[in-house]
Amino acid sequence: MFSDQGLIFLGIVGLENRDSFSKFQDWLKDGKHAGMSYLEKYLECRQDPRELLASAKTSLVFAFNYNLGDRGISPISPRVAQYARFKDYHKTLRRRGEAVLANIAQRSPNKECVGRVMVDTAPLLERSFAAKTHRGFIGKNTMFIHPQRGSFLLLGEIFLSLDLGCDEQNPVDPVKRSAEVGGCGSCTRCQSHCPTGALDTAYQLDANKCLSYWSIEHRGTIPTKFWPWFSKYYFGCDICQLVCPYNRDISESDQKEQVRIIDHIDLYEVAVMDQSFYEVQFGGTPMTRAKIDGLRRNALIAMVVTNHPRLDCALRQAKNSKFSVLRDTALQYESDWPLGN
Ligand code: B12
Ligand code: SF4
Ligand code: SF4
Repeated sequence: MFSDQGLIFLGIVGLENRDSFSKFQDWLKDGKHAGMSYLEKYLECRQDPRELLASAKTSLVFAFNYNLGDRGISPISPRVAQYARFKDYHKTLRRRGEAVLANIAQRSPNKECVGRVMVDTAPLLERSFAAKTHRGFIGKNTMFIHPQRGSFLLLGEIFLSLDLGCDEQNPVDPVKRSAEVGGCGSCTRCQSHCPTGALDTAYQLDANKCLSYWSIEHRGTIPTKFWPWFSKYYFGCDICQLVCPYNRDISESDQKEQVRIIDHIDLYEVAVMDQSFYEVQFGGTPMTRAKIDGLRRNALIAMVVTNHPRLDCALRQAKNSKFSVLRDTALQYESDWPLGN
């Protein structure tokens, strides 16, 4: 059922979530969610996922392999994170999950099964659900890692009103490391390669320092101390995954027809784009999360740090833009760049 939809079935889990929820609360209390205040909402659902479907008894957990085979952490010119080169997974994977759910409902006794599919579309601690299947583990980079398939996996869940019991799997010991079940052991590669120290505390990400946060979620200007890293990625960041030994020698996604070809687009075109360019090139991709002004801001910063030949022209347009974030980013360039001046 799952493989027909190009999905990987991870397992069946119960809905209890207490331990993870208390980790999540501590993370919020420490302010590690930066400006993502939406994470403070619907806490009751994150605590008791039955709030998302009152009749739910179990959850199926699935994954989608989006590995495009990027190598190394120093791309020649700024790129976008691999997941963002696919069509927006919130919609595409949810539709696939719904096809699986329809199939299950059809086969259920008296066709009475009720369900709900979630792919980053509900207030749910999705990595906890994946870890509960014990088909993988949560690494020091906070990613859910499947020991044989790596971490370039998007996650989804199907809540069901059927009680299917739970898969019996041995839990992974995060302190030990084994090729079969995983675990980080004494490895610290993601922590030492994260350029900004966002993973200084193992198993916890500080979004205030994470490039993925700044380039995707943050509205407004980006502090210049983070700008140098826009020479590698101008949307999202894959560094802490690319250095992980579990992502060596993993198979590439077999769904490359879902990939939007955006690599040829020059940074200048992104930095000065109008609404119709934005819709044609980026519509239907996860990059719309940053909105047009966020993407233009990111591309402008990437032009600055790579000394793009058309930088002066892009800065002139930013100064006259209707978007305040572009005007302010141009001002940051004039007053704070290069760093240390
Ligand atoms: C907010 C968010 C972000 C934020 C914060 C990320 C973070 N690490 O918290 C930012 C913008 C930085 C971000 C970045 C990315 N994200 Co994001 N993000 C989310 C989102 C919406 C919520 C995550 C959250 O609640 N974080 C708060 C922390 C405290 O929770 P947590 O990371 O889930 O950790 C919990 C578990 O790890 C658990 N736990 C810890 N140890 C153990 C051990 C056991 C045994 C158990 C059971 C549980 C457990 O406790 C923690 C607290 O509950 C989820 C979708 C979702 N609804 O879950 C996607 C999600 C985590 N993101 C995803 C992706 C792909 C990314 C990026 C790779 C995108 C990119 N290339 O730029 C990066 C990766 C950066 C990184 N190293 O995490 C995927 C991750 C898939 C995977 N294989 O893990 C998710 C699950 C979306 C999806 N449906 O696939 N993201
Ligand atoms: S996504 Fe990039 S900045 Fe964020 S923790 Fe990973 S390596 Fe660090
Ligand atoms: S790089 Fe090493 S420490 Fe980080 S998640 Fe992978 S195995 Fe764990």
